[in-house]
Amino acid sequence: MSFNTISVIGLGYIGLPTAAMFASRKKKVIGVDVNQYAVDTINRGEIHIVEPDLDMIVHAAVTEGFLKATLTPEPADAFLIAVPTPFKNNDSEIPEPDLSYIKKASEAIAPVLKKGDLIILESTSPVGATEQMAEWLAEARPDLIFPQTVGEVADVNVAHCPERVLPGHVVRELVENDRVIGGITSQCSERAVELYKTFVKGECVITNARTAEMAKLTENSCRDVQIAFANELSIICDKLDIDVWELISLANRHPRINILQPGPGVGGHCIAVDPWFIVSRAPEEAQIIHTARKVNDSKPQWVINKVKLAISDFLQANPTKTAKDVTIACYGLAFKPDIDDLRESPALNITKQIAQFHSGRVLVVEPNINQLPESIHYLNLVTFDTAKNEADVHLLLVDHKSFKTSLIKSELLVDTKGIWK
Ligand code: SAJ
Repeated sequence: MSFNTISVIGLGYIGLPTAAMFASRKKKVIGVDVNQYAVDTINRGEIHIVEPDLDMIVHAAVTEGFLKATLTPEPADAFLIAVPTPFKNNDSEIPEPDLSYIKKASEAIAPVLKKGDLIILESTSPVGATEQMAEWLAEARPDLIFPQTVGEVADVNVAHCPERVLPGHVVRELVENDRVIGGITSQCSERAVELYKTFVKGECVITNARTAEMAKLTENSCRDVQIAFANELSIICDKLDIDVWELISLANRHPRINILQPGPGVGGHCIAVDPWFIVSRAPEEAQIIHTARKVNDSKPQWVINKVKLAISDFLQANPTKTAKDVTIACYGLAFKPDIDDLRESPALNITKQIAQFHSGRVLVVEPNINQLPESIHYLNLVTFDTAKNEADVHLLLVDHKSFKTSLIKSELLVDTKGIWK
């Protein structure tokens, strides 16, 4: 059975581009989101997130009538769930995954499900989440037969197909990347492959739902471990008076070595979150993965200590001044270069903490936003040149392209990305 109408639940950084891709292939797409602002923006043919080239695709899809956004799910032939899977906000040492958004999305689509529908979970999920989602759907729709109980003869199909696209390159990677497709049954997988082949040029590789869940978590945990190695090296090199950037570029000349880059910590809603989904399910066994999380999470505090040292150096050189007279400039707030996404950003976290302890001015330069986030709204968002001219201590937090072309030379510079050294 072909897919004439496709519904995407959650129109964020993954859901909206995915919806737009289907619509660009002339499929009728119904995007669903709980955020009225997102729905209104999309229905005007505009976008509420920053992602290169997405604005044109959404604009064309909406004006040609292939994409519409709504607050309430409508019947469709396939449902793709792309809602957040954060971790629970409790104080336990190992954070637990929060599946409440998946549960709400399941409850929202359940009333409009019909025989023959395909439901795909795209959200990054702990192992077992797809089976759990299928259970929630089955509880809400006892009149439909689900694959987890009857296998191939089910009324509906359920699969996990994790998104794996890199923010900033989403439009290209959605088409070119291989997809891992984990159906609850073989038929579920095959139907999911048929759906993705609408726009995916990469290979669609079939496995089961649990392996597909673990594959995504493994990719991001692997990157987290590699970044932790780079961050640990940066701290060791600082102690031993070695330039870590030079060291890494030398080591990377070895044909089998490819060390990643240190930074102010690991941010975003994926790499800093997903490894915990493995650790929480296998706490005794996930030793390296757990340690990498701790190494990366402790890097912001190390950076803050460096800023404190720079402030005392300034005060030592200027004995008539007090901390109140010291202006600190923070360059970059996003969780990585050339995007506007501040979620789980170590740069934002560090800036926030500096603003809390520092009695002098804190200037913020972030070329990708027009307004500071609520948590630091009282600071000054300034241009690069203002910060360069007015600050005493300079803290480079994100290696945005525009920062790379304007060098800052100062004795009181903390350069977490090694671009102004
Ligand atoms: N980072 C470093 N050093 C590096 C590379 C990255 O400190 O050498 C930092 C970044 O500054 C950022 C964090 O790591 O704070 C994460 O950035 P990222 O570019 O590594 O990854 P994300 O979170 O933008 O996207 C990742 C990607 N996963 C992998 O590369 C394995 C992407 O393919 C996934 O789809 C995405 O997570 C996701 O949604 O899960």
